[in-house]
Amino acid sequence: MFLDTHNPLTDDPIQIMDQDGKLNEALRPKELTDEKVKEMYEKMVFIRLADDRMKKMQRSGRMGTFASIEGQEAAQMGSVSTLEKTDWVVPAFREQLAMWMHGVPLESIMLFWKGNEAGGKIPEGVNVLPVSIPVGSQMLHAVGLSWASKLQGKNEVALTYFGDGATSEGDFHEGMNFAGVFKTATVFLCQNNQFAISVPRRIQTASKTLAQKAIAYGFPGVIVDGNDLFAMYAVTKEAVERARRGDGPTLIEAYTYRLGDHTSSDDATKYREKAEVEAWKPKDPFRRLQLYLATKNLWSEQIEADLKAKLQPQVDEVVAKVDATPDQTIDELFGYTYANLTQNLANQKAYMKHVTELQAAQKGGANA
Ligand SMILES: Cc1ncc(C[n+]2csc(CCOP(=O)(O)OP(=O)(O)O)c2C)c(N)n1
Repeated sequence: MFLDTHNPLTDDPIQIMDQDGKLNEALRPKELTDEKVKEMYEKMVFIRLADDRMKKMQRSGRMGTFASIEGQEAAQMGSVSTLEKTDWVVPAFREQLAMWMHGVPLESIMLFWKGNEAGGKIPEGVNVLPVSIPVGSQMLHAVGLSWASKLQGKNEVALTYFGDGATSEGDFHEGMNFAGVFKTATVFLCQNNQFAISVPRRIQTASKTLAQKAIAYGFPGVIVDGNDLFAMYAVTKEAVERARRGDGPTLIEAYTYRLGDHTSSDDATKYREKAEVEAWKPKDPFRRLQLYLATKNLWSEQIEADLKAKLQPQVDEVVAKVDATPDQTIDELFGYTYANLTQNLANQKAYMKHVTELQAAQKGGANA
């Protein structure tokens, strides 16, 4: 429906629920009942609480660095909720909600950002690839996964996430071209949060929109209001169904905004106006859902307070486990990279062990 009719060059982003929480009932996906929406909202709150906590952990020296999801929760919740368990989530580095929803424990996500390689180990049977720090490289893996699935006669869809900046990487174009030619079951989900660190979207590409890039590769490209849970769900569902039918890939541009800094190592006040951030705050995906749910008596300040009081201890419990996890050993540090270490990594490991032993001996000598 949306994929056939949307023109990514001229149309406004697809929207089902407006900024004030008003819903276009005619376009509402029937499975998104009020109860289901409430449940999705609660999970978004859980991840927002975890996100806030991780920022604090980083500031207090208990986490290396951290990329916040703030503002992009609906884009991820709406899209990932359309998948079957056997489908694949192929993330970049800001997809904690999508990863968690598809089965990665919050504890693993926290350990990863703490620098503990065990955090990158995905549990058996969970179809999520590890965080991809090299910008855009994960899209190739997503196309490969969905092509392999097609060759094996399975119906697994790969949903891959990336940012606006990643569309300037060669990997994006190679992945899109291959997916178009081989009609792979890939959904390319670009979270256009308007920035690639300090580079604004307007100078990222001379294209009018990011979604239009799909036209060149011969498949649909659509722009969706990324802060609208309903629209994100409806459009991704259509793209996933199309992929599963064997009709090929889709590019979805989720039009959203990165409310926070790029990572905990960034200070966005250096390159963007406060007024711009303020203008996006009312479009926050939480506020909209609250306005909508309030009309159904499913949200109020009190309900929110009770919900947070229930969820915060669950976050705290995970944090306590993460804090109590011993630092990784050198063997563990290198153990999660390759089944057989490359020569370069083997040299690094030997060197690190040698230096650590020397330091321990020196310390021992000084204490003697
Ligand atoms: C290949 C590569 N080049 C550069 C970087 C440094 N870098 C990390 S994140 C980032 C910006 C990514 O922007 P975008 O794709 O829009 O994603 P967002 O951070 O907005 O979610 C850059 C340039 C990197 N990690 N990998």
